[in-house]
Amino acid sequence: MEKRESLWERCLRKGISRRSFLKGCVALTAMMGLSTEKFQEVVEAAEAKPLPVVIWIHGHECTGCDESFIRSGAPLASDLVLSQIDLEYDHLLSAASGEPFEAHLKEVMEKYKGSYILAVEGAVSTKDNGVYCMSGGRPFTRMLQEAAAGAAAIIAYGTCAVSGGIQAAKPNPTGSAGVSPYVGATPVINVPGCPPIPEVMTGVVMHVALFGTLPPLDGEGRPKQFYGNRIHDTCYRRPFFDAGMFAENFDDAGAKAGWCLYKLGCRGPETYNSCGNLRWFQGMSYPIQSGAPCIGCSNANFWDDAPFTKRLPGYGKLGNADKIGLGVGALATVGVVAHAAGSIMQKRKREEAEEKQAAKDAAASKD
Ligand code: FSX
Ligand code: SF4
Ligand code: F3S
Repeated sequence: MEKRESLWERCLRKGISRRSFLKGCVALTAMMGLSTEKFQEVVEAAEAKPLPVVIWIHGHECTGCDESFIRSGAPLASDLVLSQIDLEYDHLLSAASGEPFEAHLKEVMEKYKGSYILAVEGAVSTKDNGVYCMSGGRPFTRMLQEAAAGAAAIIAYGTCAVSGGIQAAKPNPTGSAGVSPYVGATPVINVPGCPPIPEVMTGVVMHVALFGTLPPLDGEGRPKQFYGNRIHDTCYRRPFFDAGMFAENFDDAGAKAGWCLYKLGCRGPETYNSCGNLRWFQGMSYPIQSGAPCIGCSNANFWDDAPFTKRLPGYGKLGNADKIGLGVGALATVGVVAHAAGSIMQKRKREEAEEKQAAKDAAASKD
């Protein structure tokens, strides 16, 4: 097999300075969720490890995941694609198409057997021999199985690839499902979200590429670094939740003032993701910041949890936390409801006290 360039070698070839290379390594260290102590290891790996070959395939989906990815921050997706990975095949981003493109896929799979990273977006369609999602003239499921067999690791990018997403919503006419059960023994890293945060993908790809290992995963196969907290834990509206100040309608004064969206159906208390920390468009915003409650888009089967404006338990049925969330999330949700109820009572008491005080003041001013 031909010797492939490392990131540092590519920088040298492109005339990128050592300073810029090191800055890129700082960004990568953060992106992989590693502490600054690991910086030297990242530099050494980036100097020595060949750039990863990536095959990126798309099943049943809306392409929103790739749309999110190409808008990632530092390093920019364009930098990643052009400098930090060897993206040999991508249904959406590649300019080539047709038979030569499919022949290239076969060639790449053969040449880099056992070492390439397979990124998968979208669900598999299993009903009627997979005819509802064809790719390169064959069912996508078959393409996935062929590509998975020679991959070092698979990244299921997006809720559709992780658990079926919108295609698997009831009544699921195409028998759609997540990719995991269809890829044999090749390890899978789940990066859910509809779409996921692009920087998470960048961090995961580079972790596998530079260290040759999977990042630490939780029981759901998600990188712990990015799925260890609930949206609720890092939400900037949390002080309003704690103070019992809730928007009651999308156009009321509370909503305009940025109060908590819990009563408008926010799934933040049962959803694990990094949206509150990382946000989109280089940290500019995320749903809650834009005035929309979290709809739990990184949870399995979240589409079946509609209407999204329906309140969480305590005010309605128990939500469908993902498996890790199921234990923790269900308990957490009970806690959240109790906490919300407590906050409301505290607020009422405070308002009563304020009303009493105002009445006293009014009486005193008459005297
Ligand atoms: Fe699904 Fe992604 Fe939602 Fe769309 O690839 S996770 S429908 S943003 O595009 O798969
Ligand atoms: Fe934020 Fe939603 Fe939690 Fe309110 S319920 S604090 S809006 S995550
Ligand atoms: Fe999705 Fe909720 Fe984040 S809807 S994008 S997990 S805030």
